Amino acid sequence: MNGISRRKLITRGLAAAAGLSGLALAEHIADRYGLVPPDHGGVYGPGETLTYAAQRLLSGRSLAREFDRSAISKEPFADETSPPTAAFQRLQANGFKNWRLSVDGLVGRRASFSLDDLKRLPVRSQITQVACEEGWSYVAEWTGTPLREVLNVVGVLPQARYVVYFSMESNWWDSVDIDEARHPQTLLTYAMNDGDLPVPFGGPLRLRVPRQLGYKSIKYIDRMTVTDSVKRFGKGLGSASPDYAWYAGI
Ligand SMILES: Nc1nc2c(c(=O)[nH]1)N[C@H]1C(S)=C(S)[C@@H](COP(=O)(O)O)O[C@H]1N2
Ligand SMILES: [Mo]
Repeated sequence: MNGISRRKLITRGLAAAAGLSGLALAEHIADRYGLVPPDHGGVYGPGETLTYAAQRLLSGRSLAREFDRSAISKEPFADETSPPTAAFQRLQANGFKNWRLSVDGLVGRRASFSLDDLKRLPVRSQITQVACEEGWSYVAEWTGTPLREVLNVVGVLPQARYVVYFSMESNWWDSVDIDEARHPQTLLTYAMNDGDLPVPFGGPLRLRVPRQLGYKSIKYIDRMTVTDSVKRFGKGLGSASPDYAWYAGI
């Protein structure tokens, strides 16, 4: 089914269900099509739910703005992060040669990738903005491999709904739905502005999710899990911090 007929089917189904049988059934359908974000109870609950459902139905394939080279910030701002751990410093001293990204969960075959493995996958560069929820932003060029290329290598099982990604910095992890994970601009980045990705900006590997606020772009990624539910991770809200909305579309 193409995108448009699927969208029609879902919106008509939602409208019919709300009319005929009330909100409970509409909510059931929305949930079935993955339109309820994990940190909210129901489709007619707090604002983010409707924002998320509307975004997913109307602009699931929309692109984050990409900028000209002239827009690249002269002094990109690296938000403060915890000092790297001793384990991190050992990996860094060795040029991250022993570093691996592991991928498991609802996949055909779990796998781990070195930086060279990732660099052998298709490369994409894009000039996008990191926008912090506090209001500041900067523009940089990011280079890496689309997350979907890694997902293609491991083979995602049909029941997969989210990709959860974990930082080497404790207490930092987040998740995106499978559409965002497969979006062409969602990149596992290892380079920034013509050089290796600097450690303050998340090197050796950072997931860039340019259609959402900066806090979804987690630094020092070394593990990802494909799952059908985020309930068993942390507080079950899909991300480490209960203070930030899980869906942060911009
Ligand atoms: N591991 C880790 N990732 C992180 C953060 C962090 O503190 N630790 N901060 C997040 C927030 S809130 C923002 S706005 C961006 C900031 O990106 P920058 O340091 O490149 O400006 O990184 C995000 N990723
Ligand atoms: Mo932020």
